[in-house]
Amino acid sequence: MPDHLQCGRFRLSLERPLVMGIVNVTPDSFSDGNIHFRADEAIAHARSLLDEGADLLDIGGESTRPGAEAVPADEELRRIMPVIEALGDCGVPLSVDTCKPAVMRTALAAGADMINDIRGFSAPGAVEAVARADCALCLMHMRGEPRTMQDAPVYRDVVTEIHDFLAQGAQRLRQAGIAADRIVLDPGFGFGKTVAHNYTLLQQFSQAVGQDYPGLLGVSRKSMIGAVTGRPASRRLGGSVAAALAGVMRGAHILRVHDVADTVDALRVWSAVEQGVRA
Ligand code: 8Y7
Repeated sequence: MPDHLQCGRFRLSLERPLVMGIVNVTPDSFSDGNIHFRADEAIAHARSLLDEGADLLDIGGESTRPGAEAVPADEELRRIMPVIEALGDCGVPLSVDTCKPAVMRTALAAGADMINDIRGFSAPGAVEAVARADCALCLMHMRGEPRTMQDAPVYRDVVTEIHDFLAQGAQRLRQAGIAADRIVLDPGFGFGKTVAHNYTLLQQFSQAVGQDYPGLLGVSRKSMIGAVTGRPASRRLGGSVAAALAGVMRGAHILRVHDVADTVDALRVWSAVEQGVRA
């Protein structure tokens, strides 16, 4: 396991967990409603996440909620490019959440530091779009398609199957000449998994991700939190923070969250317990 992540213009230490703030530039993201569609609102929201202590920002222009419709590449770029350009010198790496090689290329040319692909760089040309840059890559597991992925997914052994998928995906990236210190793996909570699968994956996060690459945990406000707490997306903060800490305990390196300030607080208290506080 590398001790850092090569992330475009940045080299991030993996010694402590990193908080990635979610910046949606979509009209239909399930937990932020219509709020952050307009680019200027997304930019303002990103700046508040930076004030709250985000270590990275993940900018997304395509909704991936279950049942969502696809967005054409030019529309996705119309949404995200003003945000990437405005945040270019905000001081933290900019990740772009996309599955489309054309969007990857344009975002990287504009200075994006990381590509977060929920389809695991499976689109034709996706690996080629990122191979020769020096960006970080997050390779996520998804079973099926966003439109249909929650139709009763079945796994023989969810942890082993996802571990093997991620290991093979990382191998495919390595074979394309991508250095090990650019790769992040993600079990893909909520993407073609039942609630029971999601909690098994969280409990065995380090086994699912394996020991060779850092793991990203994306559970913030997701239905797996609602399933246990009975809360709507707007009231899942406590559950989301608990799940994030459970992931950190099991080796998660990057936490992808909506609520940056509360997650940073939780990590500070966690670290005080684990490392002690100087007198
Ligand atoms: C994840 C993600 C979403 C995740 C990674 C949501 C884009 C749904 N979830 N990317 N994206 N991991 N890497 O609720 O879990 O935020 S969208």
